[in-house]
Amino acid sequence: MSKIIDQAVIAADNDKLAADLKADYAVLGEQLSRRGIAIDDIKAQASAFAVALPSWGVGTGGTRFARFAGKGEPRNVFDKVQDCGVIHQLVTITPTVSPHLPWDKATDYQELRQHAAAFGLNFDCVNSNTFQDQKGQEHSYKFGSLSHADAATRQQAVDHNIECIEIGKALGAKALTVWVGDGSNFPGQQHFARAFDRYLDSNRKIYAALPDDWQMFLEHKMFEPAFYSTVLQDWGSSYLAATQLGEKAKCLVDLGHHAPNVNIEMIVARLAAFGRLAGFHFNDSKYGDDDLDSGSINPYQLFLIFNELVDAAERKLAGFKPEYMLDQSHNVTDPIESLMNSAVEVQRAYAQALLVDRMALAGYQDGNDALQATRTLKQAYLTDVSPILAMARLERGGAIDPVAAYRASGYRARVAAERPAVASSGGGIV
Ligand code: LRH
Ligand code: MN
Ligand code: MN
Repeated sequence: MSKIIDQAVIAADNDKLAADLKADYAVLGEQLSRRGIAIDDIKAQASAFAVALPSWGVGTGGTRFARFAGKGEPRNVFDKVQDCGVIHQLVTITPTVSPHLPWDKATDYQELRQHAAAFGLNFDCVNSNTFQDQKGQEHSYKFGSLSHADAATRQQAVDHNIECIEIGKALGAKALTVWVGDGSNFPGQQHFARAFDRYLDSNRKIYAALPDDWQMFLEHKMFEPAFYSTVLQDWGSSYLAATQLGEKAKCLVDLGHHAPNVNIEMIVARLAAFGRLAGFHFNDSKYGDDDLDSGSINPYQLFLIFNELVDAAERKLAGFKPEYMLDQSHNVTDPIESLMNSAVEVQRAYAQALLVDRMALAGYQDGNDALQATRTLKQAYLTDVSPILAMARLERGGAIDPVAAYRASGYRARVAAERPAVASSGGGIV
């Protein structure tokens, strides 16, 4: 396997930090053992954790106002995969890349697959894109795609999704994620029921093209780009659509796609209970679909989501096998650094959730001891599991401090010299 970052650079950085890490790990192990928890068990589970990288996340995102390009922006999907390889080498928990089409179109998908394999990467869920018009496209998505009033436009969107499945098959993916921006900007603009019927009808055609071992993930979003109504606006509509389509259809939860203050962990519990939780697009938000780095605004919410996930896993709920993916947009940071940090934050929430004393919690819940119940969650959340995560990375050949090792490697400067600078650009605002 080709290692993009010189392993000696990682080793040199690790050498500086290893003694302190060992001491911190021992102290934490001692504390956890007093709570009846074996630290090595938690480390083993955290080590087995994985979250997929969004191919589109390694480039600088930008807003509708402007995009300030970074240095060494990936030129194509091969560069994106290489950047993902760097992330995986350092954090060791991002072994898959979720591609977005047509952004990631290539001429030879076997070559792309081999390129990824060289970095120890495979491909995860394929994302379709009918929220933008592409060059030379016959019908515009200005007024929708899968739910468009015009049959030819809907068919074009269906055909694109079927092409995504074909490309996904070549890449070894096993799921298609469908998010549409379809909706309306004015009351009265769209007939809610007819638009949803058309959406379902188009999805049935896509569903029919799914291979037996594939799943279809429906991603809902409350608003944006449509600002009055969205066809698949919440988990309720998503659940309805999934049950209409069949067993292979599930609901994907993007953390940024809910109204402010919505109890996302409860949505997770509901979808898991009824076997329809597809998985996640992890990110964080303060106002809307901000696509901020995971855990940067509301880490407690992330923990509470994982609390539900760990609980569902322990109860062995039928059909429970959520896929974890990041979906972020980086405007002011080096995307590689943000994605490394976010992957670790998601893993952190998982490790913290593993520490919840579930027996005690159930007792407090049944005894209506609200205070002790919530303290039980807080005890797990307030445990600093950093030494567990760092030790897991070290043992897997990764970096104790991924950002420090990445900076020491000079990777960004190296690719900046190879990849021509991209001009910053204005957004869609005049
Ligand atoms: C929509 C979304 C969806 C898209 C991605 C680029 O807001 O979350 O997942 O595919 O952003
Ligand atoms: Mn998303
Ligand atoms: Mn989004």
